[in-house]
Formats: sequence, structure tokens, C-alpha cells
Amino acid sequence: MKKKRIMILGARESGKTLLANYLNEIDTPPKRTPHMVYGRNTLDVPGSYVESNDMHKHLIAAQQDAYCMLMLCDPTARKRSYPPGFSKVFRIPVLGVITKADLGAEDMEHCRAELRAAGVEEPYYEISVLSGQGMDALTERIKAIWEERFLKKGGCR
Ligand SMILES: Nc1nc2c(ncn2[C@@H]2O[C@H](COP(=O)(O)OP(=O)(O)OP(=O)(O)O)[C@@H](O)[C@H]2O)c(=O)[nH]1
Ligand SMILES: [Mg+2]
Repeated sequence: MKKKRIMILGARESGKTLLANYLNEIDTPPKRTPHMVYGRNTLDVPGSYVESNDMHKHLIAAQQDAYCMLMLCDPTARKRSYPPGFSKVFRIPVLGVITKADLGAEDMEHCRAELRAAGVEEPYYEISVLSGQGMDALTERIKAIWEERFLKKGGCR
């Protein structure tokens, strides 16, 4: 079986590549990502795939390469990224991740509301790759999902 990855969705500039680099243990600064990037552990999806309805079929197809999905929301951006109920079209576990926690955005509630409306179940992970806030909780949850999928059933990677 082909190796499965952590699929990362979010609007442009929401912090997908910085988080992917962290999960891949890569230390290079992120550049704009115009296409899907298969990293060691991640599948970094361009913001345009989420923003355009026409691209959603590609997301649904790409989930076969993933064992879980992170739906990012940037609290410093006001634009909505996900249509209502969006997480429900995927059959892999979806985690809600609120990025850039170190910037102290006054209003994280709009991210919570958006993730909730997209059908993502709580808890939501408030993280900052730069300060390290929330990273342990997120990586532990991802590890638990990986173990559930690949160890308990005795499957292969
Ligand atoms: N302060 C802070 N900045 C962050 C954080 N995560 C990402 N950024 C910054 O936000 C900008 C965008 O980050 P990227 O990781 O490139 O975001 P992206 O979603 O991959 O962007 P695109 O590929 O263009 O869609 C960069 O300048 C990052 O340094 C964070 O946790 N805290
Ligand atoms: Mg990127």
C-alpha cells in the first residue's frame, strides 16, 4: 500500500506550508505553494483548491493518499474558506486547526464558528509553529489517529 500522509487544507497564507515543514522536520522558510506538494509526512494542498468549487473533486480524490486531514483557519484573516458541511465529504478524520496563535488575534471565535459550520468536530487545536504553542497536543492527536489506523488493524504503512 502506498504511504499515507497528513493532508493540509486552508486558505492562501493560512500557514499550511510552515506547518507541513514542521511535520516533515524541514527547516526552510515557506514559499507560496501553487500545486499539491507531497512531503515526507504531508500533502500540502494549495489554497486555490479549497477556494474553488471546481477543484473540490481533486481534494476528494487526493484523500486516498491521506490518513487524516487538517483544516486550517487563520484568525488574522477574515475571509471564509470552507463551505458549510465541507468536512463531511471526506471519509478520513478531520481536525480543526487555528493557526498563528502567537499573533494574539482578538477574535478566534470566527475560526471556531467557521470550523463548526464546516462540520469539523471539536476540540480545535490553536497552534503556532513559531512559538510552539499547541504543537504537542496536535502532533499527539495525529499520532493517535495514525496508530488507530495502522497499528490496531495490523495494517501496513
Ligand atoms: N506569526 C506566525 N506566522 C505564521 C505562522 N504560520 C505561518 N505564518 C506565516 O504566514 C505566512 C504564510 O505561511 P505559509 O506556511 O507559507 O502559508 P500557506 O498556507 O502555505 O500559503 P500559500 O502556499 O501561499 O497558500 C508566512 O509568512 C509564515 O511565516 C504562525 O504560526 N505564526
Ligand atoms: Mg504553502
